Amino acid sequence: NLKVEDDRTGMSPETLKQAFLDNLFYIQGVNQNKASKYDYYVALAYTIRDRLLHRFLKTLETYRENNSKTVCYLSAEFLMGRHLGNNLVNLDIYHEVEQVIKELDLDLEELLEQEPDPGLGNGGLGRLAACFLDSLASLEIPAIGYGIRYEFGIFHQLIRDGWQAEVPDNWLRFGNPWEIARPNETIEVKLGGYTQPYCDSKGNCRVSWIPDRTVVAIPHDTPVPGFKTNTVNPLRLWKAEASEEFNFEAFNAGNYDRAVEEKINSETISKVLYPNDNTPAGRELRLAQQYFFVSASLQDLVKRHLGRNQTLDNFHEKVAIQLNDTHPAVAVAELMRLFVDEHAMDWDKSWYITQKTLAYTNHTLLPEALEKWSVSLFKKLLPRHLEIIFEINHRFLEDVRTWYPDNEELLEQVSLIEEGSEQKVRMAHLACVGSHAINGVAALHTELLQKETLRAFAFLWPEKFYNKTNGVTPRRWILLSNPELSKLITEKVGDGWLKDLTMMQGLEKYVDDKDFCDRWRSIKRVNKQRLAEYIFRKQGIEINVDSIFDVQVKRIHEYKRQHLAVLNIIALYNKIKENPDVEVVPRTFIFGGKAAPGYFMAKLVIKLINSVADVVNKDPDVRGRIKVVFLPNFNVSLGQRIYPAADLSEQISTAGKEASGTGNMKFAMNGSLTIGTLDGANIEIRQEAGAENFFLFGLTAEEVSEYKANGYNPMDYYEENPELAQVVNRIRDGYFSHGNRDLFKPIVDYLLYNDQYMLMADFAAYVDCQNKVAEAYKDQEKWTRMSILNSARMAKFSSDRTIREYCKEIWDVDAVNVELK
Ligand code: DL6
Repeated sequence: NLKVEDDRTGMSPETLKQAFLDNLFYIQGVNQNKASKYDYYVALAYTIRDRLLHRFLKTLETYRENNSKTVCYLSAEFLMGRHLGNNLVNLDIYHEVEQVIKELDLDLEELLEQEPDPGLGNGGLGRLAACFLDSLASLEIPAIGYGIRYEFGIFHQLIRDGWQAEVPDNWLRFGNPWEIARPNETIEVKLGGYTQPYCDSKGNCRVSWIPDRTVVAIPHDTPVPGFKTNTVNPLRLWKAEASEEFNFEAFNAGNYDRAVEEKINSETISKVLYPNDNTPAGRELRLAQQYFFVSASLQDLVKRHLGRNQTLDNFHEKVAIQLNDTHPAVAVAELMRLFVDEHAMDWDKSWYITQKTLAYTNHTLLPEALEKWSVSLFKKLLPRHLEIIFEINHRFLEDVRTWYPDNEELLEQVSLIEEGSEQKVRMAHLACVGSHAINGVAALHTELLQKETLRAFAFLWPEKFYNKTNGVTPRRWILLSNPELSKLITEKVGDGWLKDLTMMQGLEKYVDDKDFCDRWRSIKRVNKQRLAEYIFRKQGIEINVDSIFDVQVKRIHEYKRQHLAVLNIIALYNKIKENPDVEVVPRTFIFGGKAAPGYFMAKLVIKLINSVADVVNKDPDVRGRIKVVFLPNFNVSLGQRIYPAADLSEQISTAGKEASGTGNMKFAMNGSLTIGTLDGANIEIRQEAGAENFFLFGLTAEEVSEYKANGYNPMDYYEENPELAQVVNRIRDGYFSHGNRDLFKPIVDYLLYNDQYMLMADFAAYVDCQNKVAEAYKDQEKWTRMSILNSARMAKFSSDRTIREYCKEIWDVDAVNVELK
């Protein structure tokens, strides 16, 4: 039976091998004997991309033919992680390809490592967007992700002398096989200038915007395949280019600099990701970036809609736009501008459709993280949008006045404009007013949004508020990251769990099965061994694989309290110094995470961790029982190594500060136990896992507020707890800084005299809880049982569940089956 397969679509091992070798020759232009690992990676990437492409085009064709309602996820960040491994997994050809590669005397894992990790995001918010795209495609939902194709992603973090140093991330240097540039679908985005009223031929008063700059947005599409489906959705990222290559007038006048200036200015827009997590960068370029991708995306959507022989009257029935935080909130004004100015729709109808189309997700409770743009900056960059925002505000406040007469306080609370020495546009308010749905990302977060941050809006429109607890994709975060554990799970519950994580509950019946528990434990140990080898390779630090791997990886931020973990390490160290023979359950404290380059305290915390590591790791009294490691450049790929190897997941933010957290979910799915506060999604993780399988400590969000209201004084804790005083004194006295008492003074002073994040109040409870962790770890059988139960009970935290909820309650979209024939 002769079977002839197409070289670009065939899935048999023979065809895959042939295609791979063809691509090596014809795309990379090298022979096997000369090829580098990177050449092999590119050849394999193109082989897989080919297999995505016909699915991709078929998917787009199906949506067009069915005129399917589409979810548009607008996000300034998409932290996708490496594509190759994930695409192999989702196409369900990982093992075939591994075998093919092996037959050629190559190692698939090594090839996967060649891919630059595309870091187009800061942390949780960007990674959530990536998990959502995976779930959307896996659930066969027509969807498109819209964002910015940053030329430089999140910086590469180096550690020099214990300090963070930043190096630019030139991820596109060698090209990007996953993207398809579509210059014929370019969109023009205007900026600056002024507005002018005029009357149209029918005598209607209208406004025209006379911009002073045009930037061209060039779409680059990355295919995002679903898991074991034919659906491949686009991630469309916009690159900014100048509208003209060159200003010839200036050039001819002999002004070469000016001739290229415009080009450079335009291209700057998509040059670099702002490296701030949970702190807005109030820079003009940032607003330009936001408007740039929002305008290009909305114009693209309108064009596509009209291209399907539709009028704009049913736009909201065919398009559901989700605003990922306020970064794309200018969409409210831009959609109105497109409808009213460009398509001559009347205001009321435009407003109705805009509100029906848009929905807003809030991702932070930190007051300083809520975006506000000065009115003067807005006026300079987006004069027409500012007028539209003022008009929206005027009409909205009029409504509020009629609903609640004589309530000036309420008007002030909800206004889109903050008054003061400088007027500011409140982007969260703009998003709330312009959307039909507003959601938080975990139960507590949504509750606090309604009670505090967005209280006035919850009062006006309680029905607009939803909770959508975050989730993560089990494909990347279990199957790809932890293949051995995945194999064991499949053996016990069948392979359906990757599409329906509730099937993991089937593991519960094995918690008393000795053979199963032994295998569970030994998989964890192998994962720990691998991480230990990695750490040794990268940093030359030897760690004890049988110690507790106690891990905190996430952005470095005061509210996340990495320094609380450090205080506990020092407390433990002090105990050892007091009595070197004291019983200590061996532990390796592993940290990872980037600090925003301008965030002084966060950078000092990194220095503190490394300084404590230096002392503790070398001290002979410690005898290697505790080790401290800071892993540089935490990113998605490093996460994939770390989560499966962790015993203990540190989720110790001040209650009420972490909106949700998603690392907490990745750890628990991979069988780590959590030590955590009642914050964000920790609360729900604990509910699901069972209180007895979770190490809880610390003040509740309510207590945090109460303490603050009653005049919290951190010094009281210093004075009343000698253990804590000793810890703080060690830092203060320069024990970890070669006698330099100035180095960590900002941290010490902050703890003693401010302590906004209440480390001092939570210290005793945290240390106590850590002692319980150590006790529990001594009973390996019990620990394993808890670990299994954590994994088995994490179904709620699959992003498939989250996306199903958005589809049903917010987007009103249905799955569309894609047939390849
Ligand atoms: O919702 C995703 C993620 C949450 O899990 C984190 O708790 C939260 O801190 C993060 N928020 C941001 C906000 N950034 N801004 N703006 O990154 O979102």
